[in-house]
Amino acid sequence: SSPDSEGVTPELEKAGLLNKTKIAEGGRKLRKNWNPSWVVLVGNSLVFFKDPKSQNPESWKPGNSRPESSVDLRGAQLQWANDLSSKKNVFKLRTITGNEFLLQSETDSLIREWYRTIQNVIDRLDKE
Ligand code: I3S
Repeated sequence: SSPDSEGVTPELEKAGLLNKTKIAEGGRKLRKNWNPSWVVLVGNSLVFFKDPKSQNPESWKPGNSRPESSVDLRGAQLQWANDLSSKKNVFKLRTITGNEFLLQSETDSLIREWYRTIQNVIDRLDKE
């Protein structure tokens, strides 16, 4: 069984600052609105926190601060999407419910690391 079902706090895989915009909700296209977001990968979820500058590291910990939104990575799809933006280093995350997000960083190594880590979680969930 998963750690979650045993009441253990899910493992924090990664956290950091990325630029984020939601581009679709339930398959319906949305107007882009890029904003910096504190992104936390914990358990099977990608959790977004708003306005990272107003927060301190303590408040970023899961449970200490209310997330703006949260994405279930089960069945999600990830792809590089430099064709969807004039920005560099953009990838698209599509949830099973048809919500689509673009995530971006100016730092090549950082965005590649995020892509790899999220894809690993998706792959792990696919095998369950
Ligand atoms: O894909 P788009 O529509 O060209 O995306 C740009 C616009 O959303 C723009 O907003 P307004 O159309 O409301 O002015 C944003 O400011 C840009 O950042 C969007 O493009 P990029 O290439 O940055 O993803």
